[in-house]
Amino acid sequence: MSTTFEIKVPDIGNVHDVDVVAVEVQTGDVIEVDQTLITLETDKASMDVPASVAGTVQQVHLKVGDKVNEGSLIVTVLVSDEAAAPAPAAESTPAPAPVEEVKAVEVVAPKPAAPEIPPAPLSKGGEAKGKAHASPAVRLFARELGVDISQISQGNGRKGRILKDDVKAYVKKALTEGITVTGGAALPKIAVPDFTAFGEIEVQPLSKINKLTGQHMTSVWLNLPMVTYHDEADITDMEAFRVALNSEKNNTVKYTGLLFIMKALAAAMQQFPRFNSSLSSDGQSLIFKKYLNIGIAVDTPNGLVVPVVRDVPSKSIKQLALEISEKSEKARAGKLTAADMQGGCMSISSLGGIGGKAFTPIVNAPEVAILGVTKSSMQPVWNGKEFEPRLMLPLDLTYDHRVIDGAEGARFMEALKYYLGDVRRLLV
Ligand code: CAO
Repeated sequence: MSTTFEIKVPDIGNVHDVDVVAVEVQTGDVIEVDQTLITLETDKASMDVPASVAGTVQQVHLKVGDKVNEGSLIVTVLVSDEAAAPAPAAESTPAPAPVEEVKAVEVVAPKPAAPEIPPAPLSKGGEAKGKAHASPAVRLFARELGVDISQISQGNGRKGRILKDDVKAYVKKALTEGITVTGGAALPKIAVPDFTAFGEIEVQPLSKINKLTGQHMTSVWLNLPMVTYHDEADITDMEAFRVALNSEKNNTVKYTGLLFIMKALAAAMQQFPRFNSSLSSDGQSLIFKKYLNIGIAVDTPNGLVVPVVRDVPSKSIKQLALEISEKSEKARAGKLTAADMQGGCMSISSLGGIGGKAFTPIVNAPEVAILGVTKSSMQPVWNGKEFEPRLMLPLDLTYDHRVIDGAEGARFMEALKYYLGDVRRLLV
């Protein structure tokens, strides 16, 4: 003979309309006493509601997303009379112990990632069913830290349940032992939803250059404390000279502002040698370079590449013009060799041919600084008596703050402006 038992939500304290965030059983499941039936979550705590009797689930009366109160019916269970005899009445189910405290902010904060954390799959054959025993809130916490929760074999909660503290301990261990968490840094991952839910899409693989640049930029972003300093150089006279050079009879070369900027940058680097240095890999010393090569960021159909122009101080503007034109053509044809892109001391990223007022370029480490350039424009500049129209060039200097202080960065920029303000100074 069998008897039907109803298991209801027990006394859960003075809270109402509590969310059901996981349903752990389905019709036909054979359950044991203390087996988790559902998980409830408020903004302060997450709690499991265990079975008070063993038997076969006849009907599940709740689903994820329902709101419940004390006394809400969870499941009806068919219990054999033998088993039922010692079992306590459903109504006397003990109040579930909160399995862990979850601060409100930690539950509320991840809302935008909602498409990534559908509650249902977590309870039914999802990420770690059978491997990791943890509440949705703890799984979410683990995901935010980039932890694959299945890597935590045993938790300190009831019946080995993984708690938030277990996740923290795992991350701490990973950091102190220098191992990586989920194949990368211990960083929260960015949720990528299924975009087809919103419309048509097309997937294109990244080029090899895109991937390499992405990896390098990410590692620079994570390793270097960078500061970007913005200013403008008065290039009115330089521009007049440049235009004159271009219009000279028999001229076969295209002189752009970039060439003068390269020369001015080299002169400033010679004046401030820390800009021509790199930190040693142990971070304990500075390596000063006695050579001076400048990398130029070139935009190509396959992505960004940075060919290096060697020994800039010894080259004329004309030589630089020829070399830049040859290197950028080679870059766009995908014909640069690895050697063409090695040995840079500082880089220039010039977007001036396109536009812009300012941006924050990322240092091409192990270099310690990069110069960004955007489009020059005529500005009214006060000369002490009146406003004068002057051609102003926006400059953005990003530097590694471990090597270069703010004051040195500002002095470097002043030197750069000094040379660009009158390029004859480069001859002195
Ligand atoms: N202000 C105003 N005009 C500018 C300028 C500036 N700062 N810089 C260039 N120009 C003008 C040039 O004078 C030229 O004008 P004309 O066609 O009338 O003669 C035009 O813009 C195009 O210049 P250019 O781009 O051919 O030549 P360049 O020497 O300035 O730059 C190169 C060469 C290879 C740096 C550039 O072609 C390039 O690829 N830039 C993109 C770099 C990049 O992607 N950086 C981002 C890296 S970080 O994500």
